[in-house]
Amino acid sequence: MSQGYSHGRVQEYWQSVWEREGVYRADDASDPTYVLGMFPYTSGELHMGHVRNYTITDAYARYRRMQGDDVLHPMGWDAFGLPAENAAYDRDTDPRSWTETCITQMREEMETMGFGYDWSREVTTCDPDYYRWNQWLFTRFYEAGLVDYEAATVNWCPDCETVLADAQVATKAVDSGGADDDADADVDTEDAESVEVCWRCETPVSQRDLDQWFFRITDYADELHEGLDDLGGWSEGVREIQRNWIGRREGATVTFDVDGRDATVDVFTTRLDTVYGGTFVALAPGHDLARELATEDETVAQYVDMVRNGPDGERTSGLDTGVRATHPLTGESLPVYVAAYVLDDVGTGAVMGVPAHNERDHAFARTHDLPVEQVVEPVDGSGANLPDEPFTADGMLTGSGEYDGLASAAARERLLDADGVEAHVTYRLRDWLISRQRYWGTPIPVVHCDDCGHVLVPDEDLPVELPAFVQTTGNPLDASDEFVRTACPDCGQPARRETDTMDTFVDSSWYFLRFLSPQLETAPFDTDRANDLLPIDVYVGGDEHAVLHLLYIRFFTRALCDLGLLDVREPIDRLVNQGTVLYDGEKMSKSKGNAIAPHEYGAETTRLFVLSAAHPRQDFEWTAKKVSTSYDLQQQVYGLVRSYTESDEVAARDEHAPHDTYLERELDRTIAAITADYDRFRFHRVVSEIHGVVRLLRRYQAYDTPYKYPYERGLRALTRVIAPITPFLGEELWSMLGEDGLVAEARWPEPLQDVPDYRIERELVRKTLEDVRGITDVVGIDAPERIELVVAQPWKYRAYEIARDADPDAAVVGTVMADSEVKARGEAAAEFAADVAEQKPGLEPALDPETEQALFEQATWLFEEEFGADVVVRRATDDPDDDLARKARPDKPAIHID
Ligand code: ANZ
Ligand code: ZN
Repeated sequence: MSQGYSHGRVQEYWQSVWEREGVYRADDASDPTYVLGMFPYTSGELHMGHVRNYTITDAYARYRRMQGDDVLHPMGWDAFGLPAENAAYDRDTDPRSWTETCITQMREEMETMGFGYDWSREVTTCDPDYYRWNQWLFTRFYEAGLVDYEAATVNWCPDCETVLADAQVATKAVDSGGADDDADADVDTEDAESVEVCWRCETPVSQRDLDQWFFRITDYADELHEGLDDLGGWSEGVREIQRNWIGRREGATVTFDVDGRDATVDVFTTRLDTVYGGTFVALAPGHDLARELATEDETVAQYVDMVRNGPDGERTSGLDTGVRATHPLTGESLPVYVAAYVLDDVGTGAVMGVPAHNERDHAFARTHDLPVEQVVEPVDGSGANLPDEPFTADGMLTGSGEYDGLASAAARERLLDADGVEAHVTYRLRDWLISRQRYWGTPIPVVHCDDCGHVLVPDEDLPVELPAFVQTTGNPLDASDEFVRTACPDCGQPARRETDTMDTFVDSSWYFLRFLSPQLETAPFDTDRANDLLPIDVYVGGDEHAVLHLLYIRFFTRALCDLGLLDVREPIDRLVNQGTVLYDGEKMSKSKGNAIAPHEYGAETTRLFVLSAAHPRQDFEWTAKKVSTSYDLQQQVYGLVRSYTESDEVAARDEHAPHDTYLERELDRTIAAITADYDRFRFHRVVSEIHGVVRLLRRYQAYDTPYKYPYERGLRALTRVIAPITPFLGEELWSMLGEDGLVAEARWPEPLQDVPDYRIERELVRKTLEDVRGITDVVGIDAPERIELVVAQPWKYRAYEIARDADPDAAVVGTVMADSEVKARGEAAAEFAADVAEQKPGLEPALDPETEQALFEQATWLFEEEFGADVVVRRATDDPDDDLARKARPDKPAIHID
């Protein structure tokens, strides 16, 4: 049993060699390829999602290094966050020691997994050396006007006892119970069947009014939206999620004068063409005018209060304020409502109600007895069901004064010139709420002074360090007098320190820059180095971050550019979002109790399996049987090398035989295929190619004593192409083969000769072997004696190419027969032309006759070995007695079996 390969036996040795040789250290002067996996939250354990994520980056980083690149492949810790704080309460410890223990554990697991990181660049976000730069950047953002301190109605999670950013609120479907399935079922009840919950603990969120810190990400809404079009290295899926999240909407504002007051209401609409159909104005409960009216009128105040604090009410609930406003185009005076369906933070927080053409306005008008005035008519002959149902499609304008007869789209353009109308773009994106009322995060570097307002902590006083942790209800920072009480940096009077900490997504918005110069003491990162090195060449992570992290990181990068700290506005060139690892069809996770620990099956078996199971983007199912295939493959590779290098089992031959050329060429083809697959992250194909080389080498060696040169080359190539996936095994094999140095630093294998048509060549051999199998089956030949493979006449290749190149609409037979060389073959040519014409759409590119013939001559041994027959390869002749010649075609030799 000691013959087999055991990862555990060699792991420590190779690790110490890698470390001694500094294999994974990126040179500070070079221009490395930057390969990054999203750094993990410090939960204490690597789960299968991490393992998949980091195996992908590791295999790719190793591949690039062997291609001769300098590679930057760092790792760090997203170490702030609420779970550590909760763990501290549960285990009666403090978040820092807890986090440190977790980090030690995770680093060890990563080493066992063989991930080759440049640990000299390790970055930990809860270190004052790191978070002081969060504070420094906050200060720069503040000076640049990118920070707001505002009273806002915010999402509050009662369980986490903190506010949440919009992006951290998820929508969760709830069981509606079915009891209220009333006759109004046609009314859209989508909203009523879901609740907003905290992304972390799924507790329903409530609303609170609090003074909060925001980053003005909306200043970049347009650019973040535009930039998505150019992100060719990102999946369309993620880009679309970001597009929707940013929610750019083009439309117009229409300004209504409020009757008898010195006030106006701007409404936002995307259907300016329906403006003449406006029969009321509706305000969101949080609209300034609604708030103002509430101070004057008790019924308004009660209604506003009810909507804001009550459960989701009727979609059609609303209150006529008694105030009226003048329509800028019709001059009519319209009633102003406060309505629950108008949202505070969409558009301007006010709408013009167009009951004839909008579902919600229609439902509202029905309930409140408001007029329905049609101003758009269908043009396709279909009738509108007004006033019973709104007509919501585009059409032709009517009842719209000088705009009558215009199509909707044209009217929207023209109406922009009308008085009281202004083109307007809105976004769904809100500013990024970064305050958290929790301990384990970066203190916001601000002091509140009664005289001076809020004052930034001066740079030389950074970092503002977290005080010692205490167990308390609420925010431990509030409980620390020593922390809170300070002097105002401006006037020196007693003042109060801000006790909110930053959202941890701030930490992860720029960590990729800190890796470039992790010890720098004068700035968060080295600007010149960053400009040289960015964007990140490959960034790998799960797609649950499509809007949070991946939007923030794009925002930060742009903001840093505008601060003059960076020149590269888009941080990530190629983004790989890995799919989910499933177990019994469910996401593998600890909470579901179906998690498999990375070490359960051995580190390298796990690496090999997760890469072989599917393309990185795809989800895949963990199956023990397939895992064992990965184990077996390592043993086979090991056995193959060992039987040659360490025993007398396999001798070597010194003279060249024809079938050696096949091995040479097939190695070239395999290397070409594997290289292309690594470039495209198709590790699953790499692994099936590796299975292929193993089969080939075993077969070659069984057929005849191996010819030393190509056989050893095969073993060396195999070792190098498997090394990025199973790095410890790679080193073992490399040293068994007597090679100098480390395989981690070896050069990537290259084909000896160009093999541009490797796919066609392999397919041809494969198809022909299959055809022979088919024929022997059908004809019932058990033990064929002789197999004849006949390669077609050159003129057929010519005809074939002409047919392939021919215009798809042309008469193919005519085009082929117009060639004099083809035509000279008379009837045989006409027959062949008809044949290829019929198959035209499916004609694959073919090799030339010489290459085909050579290929079959090299592959003869495969036929001999499989069928135990003699094999003859020959060229078809124009001799009328050559029966097989008629059947032979390019890409399909004629076959005769005796
Ligand atoms: C008049 C109108 C007429 C509208 C019509 C639509 C159809 P979508 O449709 O998703 O692009 N709206 C504007 N601000 C709102 C707010 N704060 N709360 C709720 N609804 C609001 O969104 C744009 C439309 O949503 C706007 O165009 C407006 O209704 C409504 F036949 O204005 B429309
Ligand atoms: Zn002061």
